[in-house]
Amino acid sequence: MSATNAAEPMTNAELDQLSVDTIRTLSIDAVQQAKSGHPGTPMALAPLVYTVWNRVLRFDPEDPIWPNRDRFVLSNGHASMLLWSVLHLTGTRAVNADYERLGHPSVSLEDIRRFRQLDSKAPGHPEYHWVSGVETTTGPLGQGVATSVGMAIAQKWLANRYNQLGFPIFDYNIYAVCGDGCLMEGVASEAASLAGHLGLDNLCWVYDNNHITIEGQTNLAFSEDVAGRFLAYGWNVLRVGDANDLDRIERALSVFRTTKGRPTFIILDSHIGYGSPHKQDTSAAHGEPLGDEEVRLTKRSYGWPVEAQFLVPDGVREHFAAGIGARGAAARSGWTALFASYRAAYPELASEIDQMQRRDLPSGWDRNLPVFPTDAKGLAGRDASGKVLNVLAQSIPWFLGGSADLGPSNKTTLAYEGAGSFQAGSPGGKNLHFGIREHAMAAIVNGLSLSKLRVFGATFFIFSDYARPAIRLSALMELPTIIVFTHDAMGDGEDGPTHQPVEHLASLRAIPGLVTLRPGDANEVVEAYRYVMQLRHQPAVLVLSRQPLPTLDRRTYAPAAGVARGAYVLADPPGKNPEVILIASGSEVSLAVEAHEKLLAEGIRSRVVSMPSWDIFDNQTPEYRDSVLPPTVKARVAVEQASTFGWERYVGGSGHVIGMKTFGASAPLKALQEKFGFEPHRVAAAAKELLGRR
Ligand SMILES: Cc1ncc(C[n+]2csc(CCOP(=O)(O)OP(=O)(O)O)c2C)c(N)n1
Ligand SMILES: [Mg+2]
Repeated sequence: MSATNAAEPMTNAELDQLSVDTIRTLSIDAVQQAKSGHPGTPMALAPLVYTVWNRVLRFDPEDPIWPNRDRFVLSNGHASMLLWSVLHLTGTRAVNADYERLGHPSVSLEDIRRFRQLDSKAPGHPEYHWVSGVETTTGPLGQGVATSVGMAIAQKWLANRYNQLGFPIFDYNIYAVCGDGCLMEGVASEAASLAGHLGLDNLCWVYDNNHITIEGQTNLAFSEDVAGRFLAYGWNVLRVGDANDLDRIERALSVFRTTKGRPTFIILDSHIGYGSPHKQDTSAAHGEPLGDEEVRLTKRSYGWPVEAQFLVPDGVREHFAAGIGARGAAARSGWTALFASYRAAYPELASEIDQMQRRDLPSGWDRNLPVFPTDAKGLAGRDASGKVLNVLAQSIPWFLGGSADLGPSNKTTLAYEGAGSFQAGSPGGKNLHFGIREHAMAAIVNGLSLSKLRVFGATFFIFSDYARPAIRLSALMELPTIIVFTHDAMGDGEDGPTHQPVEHLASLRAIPGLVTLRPGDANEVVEAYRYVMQLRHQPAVLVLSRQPLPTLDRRTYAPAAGVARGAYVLADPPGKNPEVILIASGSEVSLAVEAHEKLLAEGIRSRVVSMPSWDIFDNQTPEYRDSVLPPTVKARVAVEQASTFGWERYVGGSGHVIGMKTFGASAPLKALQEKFGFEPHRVAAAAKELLGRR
């Protein structure tokens, strides 16, 4: 098909082909210009992406955040040029972080020319929050498909709560494209297993079955029966034997839309680098530009003008406008009218949807949060958390979550009347059962949050390692997700070093934008939730104790509201002129308080700083930080049942850190506290040593 043969009006089939080849050549040219990127998969999957977008997807380029749009996830994010091409060709508009429509294109041709360059809206991989129209950040293989399961759960939940007879307010579908890499990654298997269990028939994955990964043929490392595997998960498995056959692709997608009770998996046999005489079907088409000469030969094979670059032939944009543009506009305006009458009939539900979309909270959301009475024996962080979660879930209709099979241990079960379990037959349940799938859990939590639900996941803190890649993406995407981690340190005692986190706090604190909170008593837990719930663009992890912690007397000690500043002065000597500062988080706060009382009794002027969150504290004004940690007071002891890594920043060169430098051990808690030095007299002794007073 020639791009220049415009003598007669083109047929629809010709326009289809022209559009497909435009996606291909834009991808080829962008990668060639950037001298980096992945041309082969866009060349192969252009017909798929074209068909999904122009024939099927219910998406209005004028409003890429319209709530009832279908979602499209490119899980093989290295093929990002597919997305930049369609976002450009459909004329998708940009939206900012305040959900305002900006009018200009989300991805311009100039952005595509500057593929992978600084500030271009066509970065190396799809970046949610950076480019409008990207539904989730992908690049770490497997994440996109796993996240798509969260989107599918969200749609089911939203439909169950908000749809009313004659008002299908939420009836969208989720499409995800993945490659061999995604399917080799464990997170995709975890998520696929859960999606099958839940019978998510609003979810369709298309598998780019090209038999190629970076090192060569997939038979080097991947020879399983993928179809059999997905059948076993309970999916509907379809096959399209020719990735260039638009009609067969469209038919498979329509089978998906009529299949009830199961998610659909479409195996699409494709040729990486399609059309490249020397690179098609080889791994050479995966990760490097084709090269000038091969670009020419490839364009010739498409019947494309050989020397043209970044060419969008006449008729292509119009063809997209007549397809997805018209369909999306009609769908959105129909929905907008529907929603207006819905608002009249169900004003409260409509206003919930409005609030949710803006990430607002209902008024009075924190009215029933508990205040815990002073109690020397106290309450475990996880128990306080369980009480708070049950309040929040009742005051915020769209707040839900669950655990990776540790609900009874994490105390995250929503136990109030009517909370229910989310299952295929009960999609209104607020307790999500992720099964023992921490990685998928965190990715699914992202998918739920991208769908604007407020959501939490939970597991033991030690297994944050199993969830970390998806938590990192929550931070990168600026999603207000919550992960509740319990069994935060040595309190696990007898379970031993496999279950005792050491480096995990340091590791999570190192993730930019992630709020890490390790509250020190039950009222700090409440304040931690109060803070976290008000975040709109930051994820948070709560790190909570298994064992009871004394609930401090807040008439003697400073109010727990100080949590909102990351660190605060909990206790001071009379006269408030400390000579030594004890800094602690979590279970070590009460330890520091005990040490402080000992020191005071010995005439030593100590201050206790409760520091539940480094990152929140670091974002306070210098004046506030200096008021908590006066620069003149150099004698400082930090105590935390975790790696000492990083504490120098608060104790300085002349301070002392009581923490972990090794793994833990299997023993009762008391024995461990003694072995590793987490005892009040040891903290007091360290303080005295710094002051030269023994
Ligand atoms: C978790 C993860 N591991 C490794 C990579 C690096 N990587 C990018 S693409 C790729 C090969 C993917 O093969 P496949 O999914 O079959 O894609 P194709 O080459 O067929 O497009 C690898 C290993 C990655 N992006 N993410
Ligand atoms: Mg492949």
